[in-house]
Amino acid sequence: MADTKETVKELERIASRCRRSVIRMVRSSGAGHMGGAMSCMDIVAALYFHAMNVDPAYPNKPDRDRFVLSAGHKCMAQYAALAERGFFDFSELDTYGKLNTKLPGHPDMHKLPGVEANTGALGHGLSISVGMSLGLKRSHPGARVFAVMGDGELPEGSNWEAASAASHYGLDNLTVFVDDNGLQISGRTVDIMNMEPVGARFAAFGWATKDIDGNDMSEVVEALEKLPIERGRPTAVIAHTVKGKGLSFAEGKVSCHYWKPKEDELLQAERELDEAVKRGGAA
Ligand SMILES: Cc1ncc(C[n+]2csc(CCOP(=O)(O)OP(=O)(O)O)c2C)c(N)n1
Ligand SMILES: [Mg+2]
Repeated sequence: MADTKETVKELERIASRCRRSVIRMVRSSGAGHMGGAMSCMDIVAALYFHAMNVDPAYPNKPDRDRFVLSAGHKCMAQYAALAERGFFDFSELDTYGKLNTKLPGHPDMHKLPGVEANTGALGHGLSISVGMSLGLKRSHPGARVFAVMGDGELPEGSNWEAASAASHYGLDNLTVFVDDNGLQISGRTVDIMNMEPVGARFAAFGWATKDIDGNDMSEVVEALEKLPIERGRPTAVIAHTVKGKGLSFAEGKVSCHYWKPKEDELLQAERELDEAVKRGGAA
């Protein structure tokens, strides 16, 4: 097995290639939810390439781990990772958001193998994940569920019913990453509906929690390797991230939530990520 330093480097390379694939999708469709896809990209890449038991040749194998993208608008991150992992040909990326595509603007489990749930209406992914975790505990002990949520969807009340159920049933096969980029659709999350301190809220609902820098691959890997944090409890990893991560002109800006770039911006994005891929490091 490769040592941790090598593993981290390789995952950084994969995440950079995935970020480049996100821009490929934006070029083909003309627009997309770029900011949130970029902020969670390191987590999603590490899940698909370092943590999850999934097999592109047998996407429905019953004992597989499940990935639920609760914040479905970040789907370009999942599509990029699925392509990289071999679930479909890279050429499909050029159909993103087009009529009859397998890659619509929010993920569709009936269209794309590897997608486990239809998401996009925020605040439902955690409930779905809790149901999956409970079922898997009984049918396939050992199978795990990983959910990625946005910080902007935390105010949805359904999350907190699901959070209660997860600890009540001792779902230590469930891990949630909150992609805490501090922004949602129209501004700062703390201004629109303040859910801080996020970790303490999950802890109050009986979860084991950990805060990490979600754009630092070594911290993401370390968190993944220590799961569950506590036997008998679900885990919430509060991943502090940067919206638009990897693009100098987009990082931390609310305007990159749904990005409809002009040609010169697109060219700059392609240039910056091509350089990151060529360097063979993090974006
Ligand atoms: C129930 C629901 N309400 C509103 C929306 C519209 N919407 C799409 S993305 C978004 C902001 C989400 O913010 P966050 O989860 O933090 O995602 P990110 O910052 O990563 O883009 C909103 C309000 C939605 N998709 N679903
Ligand atoms: Mg956010």
